[in-house]
Amino acid sequence: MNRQLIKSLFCIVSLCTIISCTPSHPISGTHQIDQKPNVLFIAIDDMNDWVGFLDGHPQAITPHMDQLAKRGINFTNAHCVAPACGPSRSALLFGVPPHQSGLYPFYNQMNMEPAVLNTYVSIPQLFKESGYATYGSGKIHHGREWSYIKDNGKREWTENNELALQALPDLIYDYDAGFGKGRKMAFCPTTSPKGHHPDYNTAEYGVDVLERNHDQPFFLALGFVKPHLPFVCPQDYFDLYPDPITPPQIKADDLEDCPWPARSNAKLSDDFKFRQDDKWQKVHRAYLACNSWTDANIGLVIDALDNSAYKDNTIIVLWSDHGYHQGEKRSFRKFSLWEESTKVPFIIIDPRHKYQGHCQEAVSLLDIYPTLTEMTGLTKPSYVVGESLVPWLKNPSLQKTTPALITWGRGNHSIRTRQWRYNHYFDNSEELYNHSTDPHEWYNLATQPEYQNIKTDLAQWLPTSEAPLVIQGKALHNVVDKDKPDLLPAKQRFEEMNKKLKPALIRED
Ligand SMILES: [Ca+2]
Ligand SMILES: [Ca+2]
Repeated sequence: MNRQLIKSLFCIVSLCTIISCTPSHPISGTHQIDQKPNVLFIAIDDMNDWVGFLDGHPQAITPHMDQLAKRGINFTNAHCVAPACGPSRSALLFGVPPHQSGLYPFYNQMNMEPAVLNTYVSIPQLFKESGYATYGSGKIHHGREWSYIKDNGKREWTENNELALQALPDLIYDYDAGFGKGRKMAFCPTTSPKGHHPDYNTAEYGVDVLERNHDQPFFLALGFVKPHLPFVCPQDYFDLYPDPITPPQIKADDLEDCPWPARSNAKLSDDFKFRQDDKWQKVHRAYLACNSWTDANIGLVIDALDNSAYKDNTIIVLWSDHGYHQGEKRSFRKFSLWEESTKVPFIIIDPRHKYQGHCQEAVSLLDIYPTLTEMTGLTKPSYVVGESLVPWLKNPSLQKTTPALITWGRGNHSIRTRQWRYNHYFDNSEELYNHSTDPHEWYNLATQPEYQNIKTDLAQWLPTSEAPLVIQGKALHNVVDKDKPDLLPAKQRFEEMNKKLKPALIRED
């Protein structure tokens, strides 16, 4: 079956779903139209550019998000603030980057000092304090302890669906079908009914909120947890992807011109595991299936919005917390300052103005906070940084002079412009990539004399000061940086795995 046919079938199946799900009760909330715009805030966990609207994988099937991208501004060069769930979401939701907050790695909010947490007003908290009803389901912040949400989370949420999600039964799938210990590294279909999947439940919750009568503006945050590991979802979405899956383009000796802090972020052991019996195929297929599953769940919510009275007065912001390596640079997952980790899906739709197009300028998810406050007329807290993207909503071709800054651990920063990526690590080692000629970031130009001026220009955007690492509440600190500067274990692991990998690499050449 060719790709176009598969896509057509998928759309027909989806359309049937739409028809059967169309609410039979009358459209409500008509009296709300003149109020401030509502916000539908869609957070996705670990989705890279393997989606139709970013063309990162030729077989990706994501019709609902592709439609959304056409309906608004598709930011095709958008980057997370940090390539990991915890620090990415802290920065985005609080509106402050790691080098100013000290929130470089992962935190458990319950264990953080109130003095630190109370410094910030999260996006949902600001909306709640500004007269919005705020609804949340799924992963918005990293860490979703109900005891925290129902207590401290009251300042953010009028209503939160977390308890219902936690009551869902465990998903059923072949726990032994994966790799390594535990259920996390599984890449196979589930046999559970759809209703047992947290993301389906989150979508249903979103539909329910959109079908209600609202007499005050609402902020509806839906956090989808797929395609995060384990890569499991209903069989239908695996069936969309026939063999073979096209592998990503990989340069066998790609890491050899990368400095050691960069190499310390590679995941050679995963690469080694997945090279046995061509398991990468299975991983890629399961990831694509999970992207399509997430797309279908988002589709349910968008259909409900389109069938509601709120369609023309609801801003939609869709983002993923970071990208994902699928074997490029011998890496799996995120946790690096390379393109695969930092580039994210990011769409903004404002039906009041019908902005449309795609923007190729480098933007940051840090820009969401000031963009949303400008779009809704709320006052942003004075500490909030980032740049409102409203000018690029109005004119996506507008040239941007500021880059996206991505930080992974104290002292490790990446500057991304439309053309360049410049990485500067805690030990002053560097990478420079020219996206005009090298979209895969294969050729590190940092040591070549003719690029010194480019490097100097880009280095001006590096932070001039760095807040100390916040210690209390720290949950996971998995990066070699100024606070954990020992590269030796990473070097040893790398050399050991490289020896094991050599036969496979030679075959690839
Ligand atoms: Ca994530
Ligand atoms: Ca390289």
